[in-house]
Amino acid sequence: MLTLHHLNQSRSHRVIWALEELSLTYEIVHYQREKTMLAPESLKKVHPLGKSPVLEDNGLILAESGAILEYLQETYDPGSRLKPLEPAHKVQYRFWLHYAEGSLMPLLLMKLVFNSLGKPPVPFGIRTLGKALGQGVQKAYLNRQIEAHARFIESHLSRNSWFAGDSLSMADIQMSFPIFALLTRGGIDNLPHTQAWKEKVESSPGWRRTLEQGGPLSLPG
Ligand SMILES: N[C@@H](CCC(=O)N[C@@H](CS)C(=O)NCC(=O)O)C(=O)O
Repeated sequence: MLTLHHLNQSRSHRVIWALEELSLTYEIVHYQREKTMLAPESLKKVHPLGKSPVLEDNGLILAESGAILEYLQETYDPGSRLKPLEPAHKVQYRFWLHYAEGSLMPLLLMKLVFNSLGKPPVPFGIRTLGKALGQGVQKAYLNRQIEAHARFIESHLSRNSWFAGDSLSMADIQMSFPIFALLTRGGIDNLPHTQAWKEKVESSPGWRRTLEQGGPLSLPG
């Protein structure tokens, strides 16, 4: 039996999407973020890191969305519908699967943190300083990094309809969370192909079912 430990508004949407695309039977245990946006302590009883997603499958307990997607593909996708077979596409597949969490998400998480330094829970008395610090780091370092990544992705999507190969793959599913975050909080204009990819995803039946099962995904700016 497949059980997904799902935190609202999270990377766990990726796993629901993969489960839906593979037409698997699964159950979801829902967790709600606390006021701090952190996961509740109860998630640590499932996996010591206390993060979501976590997938259980007949005694196996697996964290890390990318590892979960690869596991699902290798175990439950015998026809390789969600992994391209052509060698050049396979290289792309592996690249985007790693890139999403290895390179892009850390920058977008930093953006979120540095954007928040002028707001609660930062103590009132140092919010002005916090805001100035946050803006300084963004101007001096972060914005240029994010811009370079956004242009890199835009260039790839201007030449390819999907991240790896000619149809939806786990690489697209893994890239969905950072693309949504990039378009919400990246502050980069003129990304028509990235926007078009997002709209194509949002109008797909698999993504619609994902939102029905997992709730909305509206990432903070
Ligand atoms: N690299 C991990 C990141 C897991 C992660 O940070 N998940 C977030 C949700 S998007 C979480 O559980 N946050 C709550 C917390 O840190 O307490 C993955 O891809 O699964």
